[in-house]
This record gives sequence, structure tokens and C-alpha cells, in this order.
Amino acid sequence: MSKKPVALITGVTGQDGAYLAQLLLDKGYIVHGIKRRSSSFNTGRIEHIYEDPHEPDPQFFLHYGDMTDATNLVRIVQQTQPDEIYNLAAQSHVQVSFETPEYTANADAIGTLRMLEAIRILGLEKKTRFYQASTSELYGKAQEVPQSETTPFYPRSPYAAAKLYAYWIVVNYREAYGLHASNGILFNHESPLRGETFVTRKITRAVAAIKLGQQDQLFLGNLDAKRDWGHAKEYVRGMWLMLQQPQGNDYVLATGTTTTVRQFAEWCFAEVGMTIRWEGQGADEKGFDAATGKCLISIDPRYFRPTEVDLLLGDPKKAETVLGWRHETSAHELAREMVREDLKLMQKEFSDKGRL
Ligand code: NDP
Ligand code: GDR
Repeated sequence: MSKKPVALITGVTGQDGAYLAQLLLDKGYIVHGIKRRSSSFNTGRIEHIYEDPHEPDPQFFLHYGDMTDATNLVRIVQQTQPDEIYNLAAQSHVQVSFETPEYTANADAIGTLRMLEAIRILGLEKKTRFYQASTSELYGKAQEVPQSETTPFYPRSPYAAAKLYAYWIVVNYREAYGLHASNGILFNHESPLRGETFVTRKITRAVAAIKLGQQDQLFLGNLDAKRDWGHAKEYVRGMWLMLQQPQGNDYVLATGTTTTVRQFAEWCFAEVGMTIRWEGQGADEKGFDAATGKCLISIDPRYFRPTEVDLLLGDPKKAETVLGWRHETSAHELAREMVREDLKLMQKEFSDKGRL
């Protein structure tokens, strides 16, 4: 019987970590994940795959760790001896990075370097393959449309600048030390597991709460930003495919279509039978329920960013050709799925609290 492959996932408690852990377990991997110590539970997304280590033959293990703690990372890599490392851990919120630029650089940029150095220090260059969670935010102020692996970068936030360092240090370690290391330049991908402060999930939760009579309106920032939104479940498969290639390389994963925040919100309200009528401009713009005239969306300038990324639209041709990867879910289908799931969640939450 051949030995099972071993994977180590940083950021296993996040959206992508949860989907990736499930995918790898389904493929027969032993999966190790790094989670941060927190004063409240942060394992909600992986509860269903958590296994009691006292049960016979466990396949999924969690380790306490942090991307800012090099000795801890070296020890975990030494203990687990992974065939594949997926580096998903990051301070991943663009707006928050303007408030915590130094921490973001430490976790997202130097954290990546620490992981690569762990591989070198332990002499695992020939054994361990490395995936880096790179991002379409690298393109920032778009230098061309659509954006591909050859489009120049122009980061527009401390987050993107930190991820730019991470991108290049991965390329450098591949070239300097022969590491099988790959950057997945992933455009926005969402799901019912998406963090609640990213715009899609913020909208779908608000729509569900408004529909159930538990919230009056939704406050948003820039309605005209355009994003190439795909489904997270499909994107983690692309990560795995990258590490199954004979060589490390860099790939864009995207859908090839772009949608405004405004359109995404309209789709979500339409899913619960509401049509939005817009009035006003800029910070004074509002979205009204066309049937009742009630205000459902207002602008809060607090959500405007010091520098914005106006337009992201990816060209996934290389991933399609080389990896055989394809997105399946459209942004519209994604919006509908997320609203339906949030409606179910909130129906349960509010009826448990006796409010429905
Ligand atoms: P999430 O924010 O959902 O998850 C981030 C994960 O990183 C969480 O598990 C979080 O832990 C962990 N983490 C944060 N800081 C540290 C730290 N200092 N040490 C250890 N772990 C830490 O992000 P996603 O799942 O959406 O994204 C995964 C990765 O892909 C990120 O690197 C993100 O920047 C990148 N990316 C995401 C895209 C997207 O659209 N989703 C697109 C392109 C790139 P905790 O749960 O405790 O907070
Ligand atoms: P993004 O995602 O910055 O693209 O980063 P986010 O959902 O936060 O913003 C998308 C766009 O929506 C606009 N916006 C708002 N955003 C938030 N969060 N809240 C609001 O109220 C709001 N109103 C409008 C934003 O200005 C922006 O233009 C995500 C993260 O997952 C990164 O980690 C990842 O690298 C990139 O996607 C690709």
C-alpha cells in the first residue's frame, strides 16, 4: 500500500482553507492545518471535518501557529514533513491593511518568507511543493484589461504591497533553490463561507436579515468597483492542480467576466423578490425598494478606501490550457446561492433566539 500524501495548510480556518482541507481529505491526503490561538472559537468553518485525535486513524490534525513566529513554523514543518504546503494564511482584508500596514506586511510578506525558509532550513527543497496565495490585488491600478500572468503589477494598498513581496520571493526561491513553488494569482472568490466583512457576504447577510424583518438597511462604500467573482470551491481545486504539475509556475484563476458591486447587490435583492431603484449621486446615492419606497441601501463614506482598485477582470487561459482548470459558477449564480444559504442560517439563528 502506498503512503498517503501529506499536506500542510496555513490559514486552514479561513474560507479557502476549509474548502481545500475537505478537497484534500477527499483525495486521500493526511491534512495538517495551522490555526491561531483565539479567545473565541475560530474553527467554525472546519468543525464538520474536525476529527477527535483519540479516534483510530485520524487524517486531519490542527496545530497552533502564527505566520509571525518563525520558530513555530519551522517546528510544525519539521514535525509534519509535508509533501505539499498551501500558504493561505494572511491578514486578507484590503481596507483593514490601511489601518494595520505593519502587521499586514509581517504576516503576509515576511510570513511567506518564513515558510520558504523553513523548507530550506529543514532541507526539504526536493520533497516539499509550495503554493502561495497570490492575488489579483497585485494588478491594482489596472495596466491592461483583461489581466493575465504577463500584466504588470501596480499594488494599491498595504495588503497588495505585502502580497507583491510574497509573490516575488516565491519566484526567487523557485529560481534560486529549485523549489517547486507556485503563485496562484486568484481573482476574488466567494462562497457561503466567505468572511462577513467582505462586500459579497456583507450584502447577502444584510439581504437575508432585511427579508426576515431583522434589519432596515445596508451601508456600503464604492458601488461602482468591478470585480471578477468566482466560487471558492472551484478555486481551491486550481490550487491543488498547480502542485500536481511537473514544475512550479504562476497561474491566474478567474472567470473572465466582471460585475459591479451595485449589480451584485441588485441580484441579491432580486433573489428575495425586491427590486432596487437608485436615486442621487456619489455619497448621497440611495437604493430604494421599488415596491414600497423604503430605503434599503445608503452610502457610508467610511467604506471608501484611500486608494481603490476600480476594475479587475482576469484572463484564465493559461490555467485552462495547462491545468485543465475551468470555473463553473457565474457571479449571478454565486449571489443567488449565497443569499439562499444566508436566509437558511438567519432563519435558524433568529428562530433560536425567539425573534421569528
Ligand atoms: P480568510 O480571511 O477567510 O482566511 C485567512 C486565514 O489566515 C484564516 O485562517 C486566518 O485565521 C489566518 N491568519 C490570518 N493571520 C494569520 C497569522 N498571522 N498567522 C496564522 N494564520 C493567520 O481568507 P481567504 O480564505 O478568503 O483567502 C485565503 C488566502 O488567499 C489569503 O492569503 C488571501 O489573502 C488570499 N486571496 C484570497 C482571495 C479571495 O477572494 N478569497 C483572492 C486572492 C487571494 P483566523 O481564522 O484565526 O482569522
Ligand atoms: P477586495 O474585497 O478588496 O476585492 O479583496 P472586498 O469584498 O472587501 O471589496 C470588493 C470591492 O467592494 C467595494 N465595497 C466594499 N467592500 C467592503 N469590504 N465593504 C463595503 O461595505 C463595501 N462597499 C463597497 C470595495 O471598495 C472593493 O472595491 C478581496 C480579499 O479577499 C483579498 O484578500 C483578495 O486578495 C482580493 O479579494 C482578490
